[in-house]
Amino acid sequence: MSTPKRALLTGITGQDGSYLAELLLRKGYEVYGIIRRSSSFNTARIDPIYQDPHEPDYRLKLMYGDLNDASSLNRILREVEPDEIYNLGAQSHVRVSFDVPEYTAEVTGLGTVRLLEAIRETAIAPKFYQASSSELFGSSPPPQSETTPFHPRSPYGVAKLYAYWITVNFRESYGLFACNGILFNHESPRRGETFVSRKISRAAARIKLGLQDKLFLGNLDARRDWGHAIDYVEAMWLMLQQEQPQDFVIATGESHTVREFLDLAFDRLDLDWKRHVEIDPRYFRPAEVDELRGDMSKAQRILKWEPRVKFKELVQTMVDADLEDLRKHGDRYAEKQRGAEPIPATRGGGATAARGRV
Ligand code: NDP
Ligand code: GDR
Repeated sequence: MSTPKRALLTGITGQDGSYLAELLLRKGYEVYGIIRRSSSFNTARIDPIYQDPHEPDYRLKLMYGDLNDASSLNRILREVEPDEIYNLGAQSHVRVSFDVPEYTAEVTGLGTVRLLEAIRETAIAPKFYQASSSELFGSSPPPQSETTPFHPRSPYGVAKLYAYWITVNFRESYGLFACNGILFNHESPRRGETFVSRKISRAAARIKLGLQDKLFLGNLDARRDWGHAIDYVEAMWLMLQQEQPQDFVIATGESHTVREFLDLAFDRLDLDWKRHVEIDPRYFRPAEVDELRGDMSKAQRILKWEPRVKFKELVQTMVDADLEDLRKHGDRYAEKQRGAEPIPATRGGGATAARGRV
């Protein structure tokens, strides 16, 4: 029997990490995930695939480490000797990056070069996937493709820009098989609860069950290209299975406003969002990305990749999952709800502050 391939994931406890780990386990990989020490459990998304180390077919292995800690990355790389590395770890919240820009640069930007340097210092030559983002495009008008100029609009986007280019640089300088997946927004029932999609789906379900009345949001006019995370992690894997390392845009090619997301989510539960949503300007961003709509024709042509889940189905799936979760498990998050997202002490302000009245 041949030895299974080994994949090392940063960000395995996040939305994408959990789906990617499931996909790789199904494909027969040994999966190694780097997790951060936390005072409370942070592994809920991978609980369903958690394996007891005493099981004979133990293929999901978790190791403590941190993208801010180069020595841990070096040690893990030497121990694991992975065939493929997926760098998904990040401070991934755009608005929060305005509150903690330096920290975001450390984890989301420099974390990538720490990992790449750790690869260079070991004799192994794993394939490397970098979780790049449509936030790189920022104010460049749609449709955005691999050749569209970058103009990031947040500390997060700027940190991802560094990570993008250092990945390209290691490919060109050292011949590393390194790819940037420039992924547009992708969501799921596992999406973090402070991203707008999940904030809406969760609130709609709570309102339906009488657990909440108001939902506070920011800019409703922003347009995003929203797909399903399950489709997108498959594209990550496909990129590392090609003959040549390349960068790819992964998107659905459609954009919708936050308002449209609200329409579909609340309609699903026969609710009228206009009775419940209030605008809190503190959720506006100092600089906004107005419209993202990806041109994924290169991925369609070379990877033979297609997004399967369309916008309406995505929204409905998320709302249904939140309703079911609340019905099954009750109001676990009662103490945290109200706005469902910590708000900055100062107003976001900027160009969008005047917009978005309900
Ligand atoms: P999440 O926010 O759900 O997950 C982020 C992951 O990074 C978590 O596992 C988190 O660990 C981990 N992490 C945070 N800080 C560190 C650190 N210092 N060291 C090691 N790990 C750390 O993100 P997603 O799953 O949604 O996204 C995955 C990646 O793809 C991210 O890099 C994101 O920026 C990028 N991306 C996401 C898109 C999307 O629409 N989802 C689109 C384009 C790019 P913990 O659980 O302990 O917090
Ligand atoms: P984004 O996702 O910034 O695109 O980054 P998010 O869901 O946070 O915002 C999308 C749009 O919704 C508007 N918005 C609000 N956003 C949040 N979070 N909370 C609100 O109350 C609210 N009201 C309106 C925002 O202004 C924005 O225009 C995500 C992250 O996953 C990144 O890591 C990833 O790189 C990009 O997607 C692609």
